[in-house]
Amino acid sequence: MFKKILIANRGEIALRVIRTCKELGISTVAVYSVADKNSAHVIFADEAVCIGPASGKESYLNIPRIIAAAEVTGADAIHPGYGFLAENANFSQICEDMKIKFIGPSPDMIRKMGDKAFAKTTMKNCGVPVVPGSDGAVESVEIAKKIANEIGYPVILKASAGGGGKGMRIVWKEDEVENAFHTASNEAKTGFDNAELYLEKFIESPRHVEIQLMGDQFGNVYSYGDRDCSIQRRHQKLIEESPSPIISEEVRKQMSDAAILGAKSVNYEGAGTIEFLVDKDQKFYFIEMNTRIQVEHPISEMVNNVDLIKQQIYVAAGEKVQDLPTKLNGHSFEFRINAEDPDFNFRPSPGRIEYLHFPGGFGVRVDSHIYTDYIIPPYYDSLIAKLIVWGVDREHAIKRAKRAFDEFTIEGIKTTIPFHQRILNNKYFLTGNYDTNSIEKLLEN
Ligand code: MV4
Repeated sequence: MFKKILIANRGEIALRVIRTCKELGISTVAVYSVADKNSAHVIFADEAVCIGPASGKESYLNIPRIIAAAEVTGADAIHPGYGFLAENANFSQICEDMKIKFIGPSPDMIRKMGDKAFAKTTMKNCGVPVVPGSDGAVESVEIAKKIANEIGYPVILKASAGGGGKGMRIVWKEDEVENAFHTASNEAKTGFDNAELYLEKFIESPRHVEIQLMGDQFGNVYSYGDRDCSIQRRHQKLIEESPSPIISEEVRKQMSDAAILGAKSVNYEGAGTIEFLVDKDQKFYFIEMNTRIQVEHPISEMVNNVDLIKQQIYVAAGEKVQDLPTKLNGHSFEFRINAEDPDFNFRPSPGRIEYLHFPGGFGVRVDSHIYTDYIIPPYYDSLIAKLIVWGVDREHAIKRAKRAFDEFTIEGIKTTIPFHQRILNNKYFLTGNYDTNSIEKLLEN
């Protein structure tokens, strides 16, 4: 087992990893930017190294500085968290070269699954259902038109190097293909330095349902069930729940089996997520694989009663998965609390926390790095806390969430708490009757 883990991240996820390391008796090294010198992840780690100025590029994204911090502290592994370098194949490669264990997949795996067109072809070839569309990249406007005419409009053009909603264009009819193709490929070239596109049938008002996986070095891959992440705004998830309220037990089993099949076919190791779109008839289609632990992992932890970061550390150390998935027990929600003003188009609201009170009690969990007098810096993601609730069923989990929000107090900045409280009284939310386009409907009374 590792003796010392460096956490190459900040905020709530850095603290989340530190907590599990402590329980495992593993020492921790925090890295931080000048802007984060008073952050809780710095306070709770055994050691901390300042790696640069506020800018992400010069700190949490700066590979030489992070490797140097691991070298001087003698860390034998690095946990990347999510975002920043978590899906950077180059970083995974450099860790390998430096004989520091990267707690995540191999550079080759990150590269393969990061190429969304290639990942899709790989999944299709092993029998995982995928959205009908091009076989790999579309080389030209003419080929795009030809495929679109075969499968029928609307279609969607996506960047092979994209993911998470960047570099996509919906095309409703043939005379829009040319324009969409050029804008999407230019955007992809600028954003990802790779102009390659692929095309698929546009599924209207889908649900986004994903499967949490954990693979070990012995070829085992386990499914920790599904998460419904359909409540999003501009591709930012706001609320996630497990299990999905619209998936039948039969479809849930089929999705889990398909995800395991896909991950086994590439010898997947570590924590991973397979994302599916689910249409009105509960037909599901693979869209992407994420090769990291995700923000919303706690809801899967709650319904399986398993610490997923702990499993990640065990499998990275070459051991078996310690705690296997269970039959999903009860229901869990995650509400993302962002330092944003929901009344002003979710504009960022950094600043000092003047007063703070976290909710507690049975079935309530808050993952957060903030505290009274902490100043939220303006340079990073606006996620400041996650409220995670568990209940015996969906109805009880909703009641508990309402109760928890009644206690939750953050003063000094604007947050998404009032927005969540509104959604918790919305009829579409209460009946589970929402999809990825529902955000406006979810704010009706
Ligand atoms: C789609 C789609 C409809 N049809 N693909 C957006 C994020 C990226 N991971 C995939 N996305 C979508 N892909 C096909 N073939 C609709 C979306 C989509 C979406 C997906 C999940 C959650 C929210 C979304 C919001 C808009 C579009």
